[in-house]
Amino acid sequence: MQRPEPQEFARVLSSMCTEPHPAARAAAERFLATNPGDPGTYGTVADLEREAVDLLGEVTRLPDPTGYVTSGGTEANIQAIRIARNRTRDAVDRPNVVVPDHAHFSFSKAADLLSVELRRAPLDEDYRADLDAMAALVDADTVGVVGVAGSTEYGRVDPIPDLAALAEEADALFHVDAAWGGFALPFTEYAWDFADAAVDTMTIDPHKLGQAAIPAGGLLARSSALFDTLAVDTPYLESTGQVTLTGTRSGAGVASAVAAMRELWADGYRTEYERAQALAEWFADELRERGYDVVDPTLPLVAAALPEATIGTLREAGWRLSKTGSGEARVVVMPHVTRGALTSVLADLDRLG
Ligand code: 0PR
Repeated sequence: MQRPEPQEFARVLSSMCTEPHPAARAAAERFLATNPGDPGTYGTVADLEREAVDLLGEVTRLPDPTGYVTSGGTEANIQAIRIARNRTRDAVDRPNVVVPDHAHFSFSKAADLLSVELRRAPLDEDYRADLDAMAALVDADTVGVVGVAGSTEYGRVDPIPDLAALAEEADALFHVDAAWGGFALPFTEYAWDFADAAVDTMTIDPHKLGQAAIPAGGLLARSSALFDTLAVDTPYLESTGQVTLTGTRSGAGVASAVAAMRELWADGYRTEYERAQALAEWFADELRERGYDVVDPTLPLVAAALPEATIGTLREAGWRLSKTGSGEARVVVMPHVTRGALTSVLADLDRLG
């Protein structure tokens, strides 16, 4: 049977979500009515969630990881900041967390919810975290330091090992937000080891480059003790405690994450990364040849300084195109973004721009 498609991806250029892998879509449907928040009752999906975390551990090279499938990167980032705050609760009255300025707005939500001061450090000229600027904001009340591996606007990767050292010196939790970049990093020069880089917690979202159905984010931690700081008692469930932020959760997200990773880790993700990166570089060159300034794509994301009127014209032509805070057009080369689509964008630019 031909299903109606609620989302047509052909002209979606700026989304960090994509069409789920067919296996992920099928698994999501099968597990729609299951709740991993109640593992005593829904044992099968609870087993799948453990498999999801193990697979995420393979992707990030973290042996024996602890974690769970969140509703998305926002929840994972909120929970990481909550861990940073709770583990120092008795020692620090006015906690702060130091992040590079390009940290996703979910950290602003986390700070607001948790009464933590968020200190945003300016970036270097290459749109990455500036170590000195970060260090200048760290003080005795710093409970967390954040690095971004795949920034939302430019796809940049912060100097993770250096930031880890900074966090360690400050006795602060080191969290890496690889919500989007996580499934590309293993195939790049940024393929550091989660364990070796002294990362404490990490966000990596199957529902972005992992090609799982929404909602499937991921939060991993180096040790289960970190999660203990989040536990609340659950007296009337068969299980006795819960560390997740939400109660009832999506079994569909969990099952689809496992299905996608079983299908695609590692060769499928590598092939897709190589295709998308080559396409991003080609598109960046084409734009440069037309005289536009382009932010070099270090991951498959192209930001180009198109005039505002041109972006408006492309949108009117049906392209779903968003802008960075500085006004550049932002193309995220997700699996649904083809060379054919980007060729048509260029043709429209030549004709209309
Ligand atoms: N961390 C990073 C680095 C992100 O880029 C995002 C989302 C998050 C955390 C938060 O993840 P959730 O949205 O799963 O909670 N980045 C995209 C953005 O803000 C989210 C997005 C996805 C927006 C698809 C639009 C869209 O169609 O641009």
